[in-house]
Amino acid sequence: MKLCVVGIGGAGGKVTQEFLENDDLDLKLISWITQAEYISTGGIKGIWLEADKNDAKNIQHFFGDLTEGAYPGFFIPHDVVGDGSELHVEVKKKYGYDVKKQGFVRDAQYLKAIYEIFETDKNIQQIADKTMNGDGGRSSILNPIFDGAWNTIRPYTTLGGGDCDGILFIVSFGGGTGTGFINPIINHIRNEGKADYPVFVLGILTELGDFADRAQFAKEGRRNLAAISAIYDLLTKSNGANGVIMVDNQILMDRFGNDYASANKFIYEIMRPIVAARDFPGEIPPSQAIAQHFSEGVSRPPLFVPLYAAQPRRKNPEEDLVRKALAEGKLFGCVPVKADWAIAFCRGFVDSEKIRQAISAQMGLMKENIWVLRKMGEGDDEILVLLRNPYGLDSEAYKKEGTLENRLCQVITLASRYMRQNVEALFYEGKDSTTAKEGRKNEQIKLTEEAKVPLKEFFFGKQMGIEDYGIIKDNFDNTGGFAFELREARKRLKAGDKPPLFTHPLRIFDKDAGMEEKDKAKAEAFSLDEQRILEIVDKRVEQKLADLKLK
Ligand SMILES: Nc1nc2c(ncn2[C@@H]2O[C@H](COP(=O)(O)OP(=O)(O)OP(=O)(O)O)[C@@H](O)[C@H]2O)c(=O)[nH]1
Ligand SMILES: [Mg+2]
Repeated sequence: MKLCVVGIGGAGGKVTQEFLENDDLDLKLISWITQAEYISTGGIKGIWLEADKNDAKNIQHFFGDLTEGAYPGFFIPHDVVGDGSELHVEVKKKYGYDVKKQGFVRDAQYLKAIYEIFETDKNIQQIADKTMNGDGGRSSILNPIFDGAWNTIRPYTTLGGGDCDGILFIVSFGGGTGTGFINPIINHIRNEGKADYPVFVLGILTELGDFADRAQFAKEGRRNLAAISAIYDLLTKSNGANGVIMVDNQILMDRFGNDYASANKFIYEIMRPIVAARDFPGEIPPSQAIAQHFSEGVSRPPLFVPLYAAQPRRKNPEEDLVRKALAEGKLFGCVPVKADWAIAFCRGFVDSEKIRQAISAQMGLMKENIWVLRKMGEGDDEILVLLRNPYGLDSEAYKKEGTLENRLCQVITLASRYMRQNVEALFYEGKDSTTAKEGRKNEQIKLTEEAKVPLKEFFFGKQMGIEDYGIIKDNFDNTGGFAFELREARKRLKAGDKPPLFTHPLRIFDKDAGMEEKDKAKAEAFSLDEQRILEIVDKRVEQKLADLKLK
């Protein structure tokens, strides 16, 4: 398993940096002078996708500009669309979305909408095609922002001649860039026909309280809405990620006294048993095998809770190691025995069977549902257990602190309250619609009806009138849409229902919606390739000739 780590947004980039530190030479200068190859632990390759150009260019100095050939590099996806280009202007005119403003908006729907516009609006696709292919490059770019991002990742993967056989996306669930980008980019990879390429997500759920408000310029309710929106889309996409590993920032903040830097180092540490080099002889699973095991028997991407422990090497470490992981290693609240499957990544000198035995005895899981993988290690013995979907089957669980049900109910409650109290802000209107860090592009987003109506239907269902925000407030989760689905999910959590938590994938822009029949035919014709068009023309000519002969 050799992963390409793709960090998205602020936290994603910081954590990715930990994975990509040069293992070989401590000094950047020496590396540069000797032109040493850049080597990260486990031969990991990686990239940072970011929306805030100023942060990327001027604030941090680890990643260089990928477009200038730097490695490790950052990439600003919306840079591929020229400022004031026809595409930029047309999307804004028709929908009100500024495709170059992404990431400053701090919600997950902004980029979801833009992705779906490119996916569904044939006219915008034609413009994208024209503007992006002016140089006679690729024959069809329908989704330039996501195409651009994928093109920078692809060369590191086995799909593009690189040697990474899987991708690990790292995002925080709480901002706008990570939460907005994660689902579209995975959709994009899958839509390109890469159905089996292993894709994993490590998501850091935003902490409670107001500590992050300052760093993030977004309040708790808004952060939780962004978080649950991204999680919702990840978990409802049947052919999406192979697994979503969730870490609770609240646990990390409690542990590290609100210090993000220590938390980020720790996140990398816990992942080392997965990504480090030196597999045990005979235990070298490709990412594909892990991906298959991850999602075996479930129809939607599963959620994984990590438990981690490390201890100095000792004789017969297995039982203690597992005990420690269970007692103090949970990185998201849960009741382990509820998991339907577990995979343990170990590092050091441990015995697989004894680990299995210990997990089974201590966590209460059946031995046949536990898979153990080992790596050689120096120093401590380590274990990372990933528990699959550890929730459900207990209608009291949501009341107890430290359960997954309880934590997700909290997130949903905060998100729902935010939606009810800030309906205008969901449409980028009203008092909470802008954030302090708007910088240069401070102009308001003003959605057109073309964008506002589908967005309203996405949030509140088709019956809801848009004219009066007051009506929505009174009735906001009764009439379908995302608000309603969240309410239903919370009901299921409270009832102790088995996974899946979310059931209906939701779109903002329906495919083909609002198109006249004749436009549909036109769009269809446009999307046919040249060969097919020639065939049709030939056929028509033949038919004409045949008709003439008959006369
Ligand atoms: N563990 C950890 N969490 C962070 C860090 N920075 C921010 N967070 C958390 O992640 C949430 C989202 O922040 P960012 O990752 O900066 O957001 P983003 O994806 O860049 O999105 P924007 O809103 O567009 O900036 C915050 O609310 C915090 O909860 C970090 O360095 N480490
Ligand atoms: Mg950011």
